[in-house]
Amino acid sequence: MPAPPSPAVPAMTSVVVSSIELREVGLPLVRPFRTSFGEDVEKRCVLLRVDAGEVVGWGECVADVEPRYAEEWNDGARGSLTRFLIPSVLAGGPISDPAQVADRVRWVRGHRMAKAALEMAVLDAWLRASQTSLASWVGAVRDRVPCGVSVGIASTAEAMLEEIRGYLAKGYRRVKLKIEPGRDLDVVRRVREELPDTPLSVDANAAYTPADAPLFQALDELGLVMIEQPLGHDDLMDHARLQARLRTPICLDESIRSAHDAVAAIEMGACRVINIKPGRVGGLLEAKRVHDVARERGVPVWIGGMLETGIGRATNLAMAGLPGVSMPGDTSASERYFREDLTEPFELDPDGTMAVPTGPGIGVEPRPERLAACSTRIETVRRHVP
Ligand code: NPQ
Ligand code: MG
Repeated sequence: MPAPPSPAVPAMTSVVVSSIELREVGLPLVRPFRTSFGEDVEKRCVLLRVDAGEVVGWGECVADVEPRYAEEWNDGARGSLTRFLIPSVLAGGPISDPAQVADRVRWVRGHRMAKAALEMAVLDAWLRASQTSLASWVGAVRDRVPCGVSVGIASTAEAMLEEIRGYLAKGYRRVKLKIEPGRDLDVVRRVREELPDTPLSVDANAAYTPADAPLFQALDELGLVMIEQPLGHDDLMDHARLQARLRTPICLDESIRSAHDAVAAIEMGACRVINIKPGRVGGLLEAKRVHDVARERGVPVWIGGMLETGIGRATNLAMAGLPGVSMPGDTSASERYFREDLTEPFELDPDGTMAVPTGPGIGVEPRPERLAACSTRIETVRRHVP
């Protein structure tokens, strides 16, 4: 499929990538983040820096240390990038169209998060060379976007409530509660009692089975905006059966790995909302296609979050400006996760919105000192010059 129409970009813009640096960074989280699949106290990820002569480009891989949320993991992503993905992109010569990145790595099956990071970095360099922002190139129609926040599992409902009240005071427009078996109905009921009018959702990260249908029928009484990924990470059929029994929309996250998956899920009734994460679907261009197929079918989407540093946060905000993004996403402020981000921090306005970056490319760069302080390993893959 062609790239989105981009009249702002001169037709002939082309970049030659000479080398790509991979850098693992670690940033402490302001508080542990617990989900049904585990607990993180630190964000650790791979950043890519594309050197394209006059311009550089940055990309962030959303994989984590261990393959819990999805199959990919940091060392695996570094391996697939250095061994297969980066050499394939470098060998293909100049990039005159960002869609060439996905084309050149299509032979590699899977590895979507690694591919997405590479596409993001090359696209950033190409857009900087074109003096165009990601938001305008991808087709964003808003310069500010409403934001929600994701609240990790805590030992008591009271602890979650205290955290939630802090976020509501800052302006967040929707609160997502992480749930797991044993910490679900009672907690959500308690929060709903205290906050009868707050837009609330829950995210199970695939922790339940069809046998838990009675739990979801009880949650169905609580007026939730949606129930995110209740069942298997690779399932659509069980979700379709569950959705048929619920009024609350099911939102799929893990189960949607492509625009093709999105069409299948919508057509079989497996969900009524989709969480879009560019990393999970293999890149920003595929994320745009997920947006497009959902929009054509009248299905609301929102942009998820993977505890990104400012690099990934910037791209999520650009995507959140797309016209079909009709619900607040997990695009929270930097301070929700980090005391000090890698980039200038993204800040929430008291009205619960954040600005979409407007500068060329993704619109942000790591601050050199902060980047150096957070980096734990660095390697470089160079273009082979015959
Ligand atoms: C979700 N995110 O929507 C994910 C899950 C998640 C904001 O709830 C490191 C890397 C830690 C990826 C923790 C939110 C993560 C991660 C949670 C993804 O399901
Ligand atoms: Mg989720």
